[in-house]
This record gives sequence, structure tokens and C-alpha cells, in this order.
Amino acid sequence: MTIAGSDSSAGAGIQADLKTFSALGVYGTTIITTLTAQNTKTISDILVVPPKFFRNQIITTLEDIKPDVIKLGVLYNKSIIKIVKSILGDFKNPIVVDPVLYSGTGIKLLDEDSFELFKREIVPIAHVITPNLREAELLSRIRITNRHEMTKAALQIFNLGASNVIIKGGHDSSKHAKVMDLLFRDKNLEPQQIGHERLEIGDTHGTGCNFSAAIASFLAKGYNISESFQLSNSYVYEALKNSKQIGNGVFVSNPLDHIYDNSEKFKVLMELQTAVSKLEKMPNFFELIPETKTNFVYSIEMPKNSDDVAGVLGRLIDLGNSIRTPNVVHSELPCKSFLAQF
Ligand code: PXL
Repeated sequence: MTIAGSDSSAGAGIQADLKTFSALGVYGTTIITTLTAQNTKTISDILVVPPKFFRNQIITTLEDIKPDVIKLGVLYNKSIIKIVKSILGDFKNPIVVDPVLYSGTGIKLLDEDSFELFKREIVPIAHVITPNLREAELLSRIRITNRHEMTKAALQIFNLGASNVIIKGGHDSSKHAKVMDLLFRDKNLEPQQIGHERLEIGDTHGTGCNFSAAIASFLAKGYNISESFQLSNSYVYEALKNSKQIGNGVFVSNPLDHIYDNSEKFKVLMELQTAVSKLEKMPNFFELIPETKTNFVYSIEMPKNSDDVAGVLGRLIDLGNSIRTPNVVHSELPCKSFLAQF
């Protein structure tokens, strides 16, 4: 279930959420908080759904359809925040919170006088919260100029009550060649970081929604937070590479063309990785590897060609008392780098 705003240009909000849910093979229900009259340059008008109707959407949908995960996007004002909290306060499954404060075009999407209530009531129900750098600065009140400050801000947001914090580094104004995203899970665990080359595309719209919707989808499919982080990162990277300029303003990140396929491939890669770790731990398995080494290959169901097959690059090698497995790509999961190795 996504509880978010409608974007008439369909690059962000409910529309992006639903595209990502479908792309990744999960079914999404949609609860609308606000309607925006929007194009790729601006938002000209916003209509907030009346509280009673907003509440009825959630109650009626939940009565019959039980979500594995709920994702929150634009909540806009106090009355919506209070209704969400009163209904979802003790929801047992994961809640993914995308703390949308402004649109990509700079329009406010959370009332200024609702911010403290948002911090107090919504952040603590987040299984994971996914601020960009600007939102992380506002939530933590820490200015972020380097990785150390990014970690400090994540800790601060964790201390507000979110169980996991992902800070997305894409809005880094220093224009580093690398974009770094960070997952903070626990005070006793090193934050997990994923770096990507910065893509040479202009401002885009909808990336945050696609990212948090992907996190929600992977959690719903049973991946843990760390796996969901990696998979969503790769998913959004692909969507960004596939951005389109649909109007005369910002580009929209566009996950659609090849996605459902991707989710199957993601799954196969994760399973291959797990299988390889199991083989590595299996005593005496090395004895089964012939001189010619061993191919180890997984495939999606009904593969059409070698793009649908993933294998261990360089084959499994007998080291005399164990096996060596050249890395089964991790940081580059997207479909384009899917390995076809025979
Ligand atoms: O990208 C954040 C966002 C979320 N939800 C809606 C939006 C936007 C940005 O414009 O319009 C409805």
C-alpha cells in the first residue's frame, strides 16, 4: 500500500509508486493524500483530500486487503499525519517513510507547521526512512558536507525513532564524480555504503519515489533491509539511466521498459550468490571440481537467451582444500550487467 500524493505529470508520487510496484512484481493499493496539478517545470495547484474521505480510503482498503508493507510519501498537513498515525500506529508489518518535504521543482509538500508533528509521530513508526541530503539535514539539523556528517545525521534520525535510515547522496551539490548512499541500521553496525558513478543527466523528478517504492517492494518480497537497499539502488540507477524528457522541464526517471524482467533477474542473482556462499562453506566440495574447473549457472524461468542466465565469472576453482569463487557481482546488479558466462 502506498499513502501519497498524486502527480498529474505521473513522474512522481502515487503514479511512480504504482509503476515501480508493477515493475517489481508486487501489487499496490493507493491511498491519496493530495492531488497536484503538475508538469515537469512546476506545481501550479494542490488539493488536499478532505480528512474524512482520506480516512475512509485507508479504513475501507485495509478492511479487505492486508498489505505486506506500507509506504508513506507526501502527507502534507497535520490532519493527514494524525489520521495516518492513529490508524497505522501499531501496524505490524514494515512501514517505509519517504519524508517528502519539497518537490523537485521546489514546491513545499509538507506544511511548515506540520514538520515537528511529522518528526514526532511519523519518523518513529518507520521501519526505514529514506531522506535525500536536504531532507536529512532538516530532520537531523546537521549540515552535511562529507561522509562523516552524513553518518552523524543518520544517527540523529535513528535517534528520532526510525529503525533504519537510508540517506541518498544524489543531491550532493559538490558534484563529486561518485554518488554515495548510506544505510544506517544500528549503532553497533558499520553503516553500509553504496557508491555509483554520477550520471550526466540533469535534474530528474520521481527518483525518490521510485527508490522508496522499490524498497517497499523488495521488503514485501521478503528481502531484508540490506538486500532491499542494494537492489533498490541498482533499480533506481537503471531507471535514471533510462530517464526521459517528457516535457520541457526536468527529466523523469523512468523504470518501465525492462523492469519486470529485472526483478526476476535480481532474484536469480541473489539466489546464485546465496548458493555460492553455501558451496564455499560445504566441507570437501572442492573434491568435486575437475581440472577444467566448474561452471555454476542459474537462470530465470524459461530463459530466452544468454542474457537470462547468470553464472560465476571464471568458474569455481579447486584450491586443494577449499574453492575459490570469483565475485558474483554484487554492486552492479542491474540487468545490463547480468552475467552470461558459459
Ligand atoms: O518527488 C517527490 C514527490 C512526491 N509526491 C508527489 C510529488 C513529488 C514531487 O513533485 O509531486 C505527489
